[in-house]
Amino acid sequence: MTVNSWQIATKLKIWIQAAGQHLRQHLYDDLQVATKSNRNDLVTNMDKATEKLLVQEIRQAFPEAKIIGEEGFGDKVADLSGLVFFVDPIDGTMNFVKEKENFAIMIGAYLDGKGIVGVILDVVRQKMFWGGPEFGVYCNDIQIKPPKNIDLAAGLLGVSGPLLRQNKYHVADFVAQSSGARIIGSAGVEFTKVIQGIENGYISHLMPWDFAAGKIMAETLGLKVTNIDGDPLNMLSSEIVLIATERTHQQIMTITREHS
Ligand code: 2AM
Ligand code: CA
Ligand code: CA
Ligand code: CA
Repeated sequence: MTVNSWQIATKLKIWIQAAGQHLRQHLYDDLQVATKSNRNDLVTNMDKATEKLLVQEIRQAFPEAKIIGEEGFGDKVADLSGLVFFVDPIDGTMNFVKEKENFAIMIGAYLDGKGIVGVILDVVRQKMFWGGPEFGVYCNDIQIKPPKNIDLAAGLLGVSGPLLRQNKYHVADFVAQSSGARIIGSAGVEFTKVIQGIENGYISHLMPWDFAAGKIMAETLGLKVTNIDGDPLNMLSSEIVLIATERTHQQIMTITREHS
């Protein structure tokens, strides 16, 4: 299959921009909120409506593509052959419900398992992060430079609340050696912090739609994205995701090895 990454990026940006505008316009509407796996795992009518719309648009423009969507409007996908879109309609649903900021819309496009276009819209800040290996990474129209390859000790570390609270995978030890922990509550927003060099790394237990878009942009900028064992991420299962500068990644790997 031949695809035009630029064309995919252009379309994704237009659809996500419109979806983001819709979310901003309806930010203070009454929501129908339901729980999923636990009381802090939420889904709203807006998550569902946004995914439904994005999936429809992708299907219309790319009928041959497969879609993996968080809220179930996509396809049952067994392998990564061909063009695959990962859709997270609202990343940080808890923030969408409670904070009314720090949530994102994300789509990652992969061709035969290789990332070609990632888009993350930080909806309330109105910052569209987009890019891929063929054209670099941008925040709106401004190109993002690769972050400096700094040490764990020299920067902030984004972490997920549950991992830090339970000190899983020695996360508290990584944090102790860093400049401090940040818990934003949106994998997408955390990815945008790391690709801008605001945070030095981020670690969380995530699903493929949580990391698909961010991984493409992070790798394009020379950041390291693996699971907690240092292995490549499996795009069809949940993973303990570690994204960091190369040096920070190496230092975190050393800490986990010392403990095992
Ligand atoms: P979500 O809002 O799209 O579900 C903080 O909760 C971050 O972890 C968010 O990016 C959230 O994405 C993601 N996440 C992944 N699995 C989750 C789960 N089971 N419960 C809550 N958040 C989850
Ligand atoms: Ca969710
Ligand atoms: Ca998510
Ligand atoms: Ca979501």
